[in-house]
Amino acid sequence: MALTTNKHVLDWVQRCADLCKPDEVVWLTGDEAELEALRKEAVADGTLIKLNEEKLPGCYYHHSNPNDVARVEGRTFICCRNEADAGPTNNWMAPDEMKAKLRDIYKGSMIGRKMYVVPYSMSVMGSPFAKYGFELTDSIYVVLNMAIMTRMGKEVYDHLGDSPDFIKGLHSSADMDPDKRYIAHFPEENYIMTVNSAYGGNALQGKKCFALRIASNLGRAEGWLAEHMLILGIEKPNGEITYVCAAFPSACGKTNLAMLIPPEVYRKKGWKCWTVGDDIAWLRPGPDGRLWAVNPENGFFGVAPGTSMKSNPNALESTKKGTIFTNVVLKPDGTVWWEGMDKNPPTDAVDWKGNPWDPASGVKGAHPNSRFTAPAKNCPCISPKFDDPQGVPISAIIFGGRRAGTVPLVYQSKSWAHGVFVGSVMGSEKTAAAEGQVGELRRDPMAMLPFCGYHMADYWQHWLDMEKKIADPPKIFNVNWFRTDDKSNFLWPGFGENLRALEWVLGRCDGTADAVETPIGYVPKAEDICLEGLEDEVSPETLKELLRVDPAQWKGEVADIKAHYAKFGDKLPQELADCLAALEKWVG
Ligand code: GTP
Ligand code: SPV
Ligand code: MN
Repeated sequence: MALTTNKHVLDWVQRCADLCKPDEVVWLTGDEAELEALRKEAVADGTLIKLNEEKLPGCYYHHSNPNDVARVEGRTFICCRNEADAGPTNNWMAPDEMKAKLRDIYKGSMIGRKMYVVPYSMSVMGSPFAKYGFELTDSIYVVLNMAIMTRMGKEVYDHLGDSPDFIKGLHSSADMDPDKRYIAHFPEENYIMTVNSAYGGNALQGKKCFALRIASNLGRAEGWLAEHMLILGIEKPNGEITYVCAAFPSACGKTNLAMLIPPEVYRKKGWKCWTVGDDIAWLRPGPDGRLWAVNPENGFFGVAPGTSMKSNPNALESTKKGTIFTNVVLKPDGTVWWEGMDKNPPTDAVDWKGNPWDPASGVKGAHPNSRFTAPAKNCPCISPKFDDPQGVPISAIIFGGRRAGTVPLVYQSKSWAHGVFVGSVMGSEKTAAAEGQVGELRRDPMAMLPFCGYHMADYWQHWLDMEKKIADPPKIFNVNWFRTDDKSNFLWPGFGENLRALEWVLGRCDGTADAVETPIGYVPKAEDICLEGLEDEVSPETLKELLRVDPAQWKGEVADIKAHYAKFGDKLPQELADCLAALEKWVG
């Protein structure tokens, strides 16, 4: 039975049902008993495998269709009326053309299935940041993941009332034909249509589709920012907590930094870290002139491989109950494993495709992009501010990527506009796990290349314009945990040790840390980064190398940035062109 009298919702759900022809429309409430019945149904039809209730209570396993294990950027579209508004970095199709194509695919796709109506909120319901959406889907897997990742529940109807102000989302698994897979966004209609995929970033529409691609458009219109950023609270020994946001490209360390455990010497002094978010931040100017952030999500959709008691115990702990594991290794005792969890790969286990797996075969058991969907509340270091409707005030914004050379461990931009420049040129080198040439540099502005829902140069202009709305703006930094020596070994131990660079960031924010001014920005001197307790791993010489700004390397960088900027033609904001010109003058 419909849970609302909102005629905008009712009419639209009816139109989608007429098109997809489900046997039944199920209006979900988000109540636990209902979700439990859905879990049972998914286990009965083989969609989910129930894991060991003693060791992993409330946890489930899912094998994806092997053709559906990651986002599909080539099939992701921004469908605005004018092609120019989508910009050179997005795929575009005219709204009518895309809808006609999709109509054929959706038509009758739910015959013999149910269509679930998922009501959800991004951010705390009723808060100033909250935005409401509905995802209509034929996939119980999607429903159960949305129940973890968003604030799902019938209360959405109360908050929405009769308003038409909600994000529409239609999703069908259809027949999982990858040639008919579409991840389509209609920003002018607040509409998301996805089909033939059940993978996270494609099908859990609250995440990248809504909270980034649609929300970046809303933020531009309403004067705020929707960003691919973690939010971390850092507590100093005096009890003061400073909040920072950081944007790193996919699989470049956001979840890890968001759940950082301070090195022992810091812990002993009383340093603590608090997770507010690990992937997405919505940022608004507050009445006090600062920039305030919330994490609009309610769970973590984290990369499993590499997550261990050593690298990220807080993430691992978050997956111990109420979690859905997708495409990891399934052990005979109903628990899970993945590469990098420990050095004891299981025998008699099943790989991500569901086949018996021999760890000696040299083939990976877990898919490199296998994931866990875990409730944020499980995280041992979840911030007490996680559910604060006002969010947290941000002191620093940190950009970063994987760079074997050129980019120092940490540096500070010279101004807000220069910080926007630093974000606009950030890039990352491909790892062996991704397709393409290893080491190939991909510019990924603000880590938003696949997620900005409009013209990237207009997005940079929006960033520049935001400065006028924030009296006391965060300072902007760049980090690089991935600099290597000539044998490709990481020079910096990373993970918890990254707090040492963050301590310098905090010191720059409160005026207590020193730096040298260089043409790329303010860089710490070696003595400005604390190495106490790390002397065996990082020598003063190594630290100097990590902080070195080499004009010869930057000359190549400038040439590459020029090629990157050329794609944006005369849309490129003048302030950014000026920053590049200044760098060019320096490298000669
Ligand atoms: P998405 O969920 O795709 O947006 O990824 P993410 O940015 O949250 O990345 P995540 O934290 O899951 O890290 C991805 C990979 O980077 C893992 O294999 C980590 O082990 C590795 N990594 C994270 N932090 C560091 C670090 O400080 N140093 C090094 N060397 N590797 C790191
Ligand atoms: C990313 O790719 O940045 C992710 C995973 O966080 S997904 O939700 O699939 O986009
Ligand atoms: Mn992400």
